[in-house]
Amino acid sequence: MKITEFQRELKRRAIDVALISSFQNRDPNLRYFIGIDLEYSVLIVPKQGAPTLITSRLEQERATRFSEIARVVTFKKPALAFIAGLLKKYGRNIGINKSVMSLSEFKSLRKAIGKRHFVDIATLLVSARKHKHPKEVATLRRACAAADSIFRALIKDFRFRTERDVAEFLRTEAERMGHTLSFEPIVASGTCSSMPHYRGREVKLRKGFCVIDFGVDVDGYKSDITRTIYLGTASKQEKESYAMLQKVQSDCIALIRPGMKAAALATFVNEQFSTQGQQLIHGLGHGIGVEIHELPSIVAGSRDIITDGDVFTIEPGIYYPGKFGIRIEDDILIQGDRVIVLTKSARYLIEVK
Ligand SMILES: [Mn+2]
Repeated sequence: MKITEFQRELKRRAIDVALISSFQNRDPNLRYFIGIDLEYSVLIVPKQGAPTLITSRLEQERATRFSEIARVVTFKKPALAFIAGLLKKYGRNIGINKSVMSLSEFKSLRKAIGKRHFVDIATLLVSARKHKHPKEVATLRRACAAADSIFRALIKDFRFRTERDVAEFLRTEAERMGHTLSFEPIVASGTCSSMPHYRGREVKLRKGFCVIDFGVDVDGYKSDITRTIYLGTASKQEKESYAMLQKVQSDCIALIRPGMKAAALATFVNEQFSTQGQQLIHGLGHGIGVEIHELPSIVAGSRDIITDGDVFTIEPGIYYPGKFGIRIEDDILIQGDRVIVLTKSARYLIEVK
């Protein structure tokens, strides 16, 4: 169980108790540990014994019935003094997530709790989430399947006027399925496809490559896929560029082995690109889960090792500023010795006439 593993890590680091707080800022780790989305709530995880979920009266029934935490209590005011009171019982070393907790919350907590030692558990939390448990894998599979089905619907009858129309279609389809998008989708047509983080605008779709980068959030778990289609008829040279990128992406996926360094994949792609006078201008990939960027980090210089239970993207792209860009992104699962591509949308160049 996720909590038990986390408690083992707390013990190893001599942290008496951890506070996972969505009291002010929303911490994705709360979602991770309790299994549902709750605002204005905190989870107290002692290094041993049962965790306590503190929530508002408004959310108490939902938290009791649907969260994975057995002990649910409601806030007594003032809330931070109440949290401090519970934390105090466990000891002096208190783990908090400094990447998420606001400075004002931290100051109020410190004032309420008096002299204690605060340890940053941001890295510990991110590392704990790298390995996906079977239930998480099942949800990520659904998130990837949902993205595939939306992409299929998108290209089946591609009659959109503007970039924003495409983005709207993605969003509407996700909502129709009872989900949301993982992030603001990227729809970049024509010369704008050369900007990796371009956002679709209220402008007419231009002829040429069109990069479509989106993902679906299913029960808090996020897929991430990119396909580049062509509006019009691609020239021979454009087709060659696409074929080159597609080959690099599939060769890279074929190289993946559990136990290898994530950085080796980035090195491979960079080597392939350099023979084409290209270079990788963004990360090659990243883990996905309750956040859109998790471990492993697949970049040159990453110290992460690809291991069982990892779910991550491989997304090489080539960009010719002012001309065009092409990116292909898939989500990969490591299960034991197996490397499974979770996103299955067509990878050949789709031309929309
Ligand atoms: Mn991505």
